[in-house]
Amino acid sequence: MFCHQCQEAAKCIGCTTRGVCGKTSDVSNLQDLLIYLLKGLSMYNLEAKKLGINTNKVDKFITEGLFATITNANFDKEYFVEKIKETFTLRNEAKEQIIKEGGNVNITHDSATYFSDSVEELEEKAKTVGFLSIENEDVRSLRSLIIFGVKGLAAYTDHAFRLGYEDDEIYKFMQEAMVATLNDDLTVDDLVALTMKTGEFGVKVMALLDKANTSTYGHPEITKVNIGVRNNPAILISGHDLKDMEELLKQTEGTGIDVYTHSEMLPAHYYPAFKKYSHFVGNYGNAWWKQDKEFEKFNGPIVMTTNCLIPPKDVYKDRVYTTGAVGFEGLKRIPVKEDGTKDFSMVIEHAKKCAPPVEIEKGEIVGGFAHNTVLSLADKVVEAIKTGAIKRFFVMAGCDGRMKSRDYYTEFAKALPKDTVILTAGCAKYRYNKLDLGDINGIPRVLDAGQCNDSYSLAVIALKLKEVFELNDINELPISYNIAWYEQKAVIVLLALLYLGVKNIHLGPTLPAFLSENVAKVLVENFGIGGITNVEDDLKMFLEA
Ligand code: FS2
Ligand code: SF4
Repeated sequence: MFCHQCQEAAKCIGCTTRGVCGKTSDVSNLQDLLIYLLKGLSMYNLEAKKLGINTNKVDKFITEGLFATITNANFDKEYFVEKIKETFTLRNEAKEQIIKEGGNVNITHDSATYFSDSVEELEEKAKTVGFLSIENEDVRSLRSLIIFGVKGLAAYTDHAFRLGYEDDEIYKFMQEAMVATLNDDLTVDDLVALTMKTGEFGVKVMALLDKANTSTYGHPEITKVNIGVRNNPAILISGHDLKDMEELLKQTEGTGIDVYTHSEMLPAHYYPAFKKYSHFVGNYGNAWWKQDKEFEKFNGPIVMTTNCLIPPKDVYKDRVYTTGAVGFEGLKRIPVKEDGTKDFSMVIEHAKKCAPPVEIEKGEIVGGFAHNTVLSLADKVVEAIKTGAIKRFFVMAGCDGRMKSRDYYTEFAKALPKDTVILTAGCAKYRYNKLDLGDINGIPRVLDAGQCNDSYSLAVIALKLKEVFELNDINELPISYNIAWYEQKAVIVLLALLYLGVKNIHLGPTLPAFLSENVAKVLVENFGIGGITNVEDDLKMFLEA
């Protein structure tokens, strides 16, 4: 195996025997093979699109396949073998339809023609199609950047289509970009341009998901979320899928079972549509990497709707349920009903037999500062900037992770001057959202917009401020970017910010392993991208900027 897609890639190069995340070598290889074959399927699907054939089923299939390969989503070998087999079936179906419409099925690339029904053969093939098969280091680096960005795009596209929001242009771009990573005629400049285009689609998909979420569940509101527990049996729901959240809340109503959010599901509390459920109690625990300890204490069943899952410990393994793109051998899956809704009755029955959660914290955290709320406070914010009460904003969005070096973000938040405000989104917030950082004229010093995709809100807020202050360039605003990354959704968020023209983003705790020296140089020279050093020096650098 060779996997270098996340921040925890072994030795900052790549995992080669077993993932730091727990992914086994056979699963990693099969993920590579699935991606490879999805590129071949995309070639047929793009041809089908040209002929006006309805490709929605394949569009969603490709999206789900990409999503399942992101970090900490799916560790189940069987899942990937099945997806690969389904890819062959869909390829044949697409071919037949194209022939019927008189289109071109003369696609000769190996990714579009390879077939085997032997799992052993698939596993052998899988070893040959990973990133190390690309010899040129810079080409490998740029293709990695594009594929990982596309994986992030796929995750957000999936969430949006679960709520009935789709954009054919996004599906088409994802597939075109995947196919382009097989094209040896593309120059480094072409690949840099495609990377930027990936960022453009990052903005589009986050806007689409924002519309899906806010049209379905209302605009996030300022909300105090309880982090303690009640004395009832309960279900914990993790991941990012708000549709699953809704269905679980509906089905648990009146059952005597409480529901708590975990990690990236915390922002569900900010949506008006979920506030009516009196059994929707609070948020339990912290960012994903602490789940091995916190799930044990929770006592009740846990539903993983998306990443981040870490290989479960035996002591709570029988309480973890998976759905959507998530998978792990031996964990139970939530059944999907004929109408497409999910049946959580198994989880509810399980919860009834469990003890209430053990309290691990007490108190409240505040969030819900997505674009609508912040813009409704615009006068107050603008006034605070004009009077100098707020000197600078720090965008500290992104992901959390288990590396000790991430303590930097807690220390950085603590060390920030009192006239600065943190804008956050994603699970990075758990590094400082329980600190008492106070407020500035009633504006909390940590403004949580929501999940990682709600980084879109932070961009909307920045663009609005640029307009209010009549600036020509988003970089003239008193906003610094000190972003923590972990997995591929952070890659698409980063590319989206670059596309919007944001410069001097600092990325940590380490720069991506998949950036070659030359590609890193392009990012430094054109966008001022930088890493992090230590709190003191970085703070000085940001404040003097
Ligand atoms: Fe955090 Fe994990 Fe949101 Fe990332 S919960 S690192 O998936 O997408 O962020
Ligand atoms: Fe390693 Fe990250 Fe890949 Fe897991 S996802 S195998 S930790 S690089």
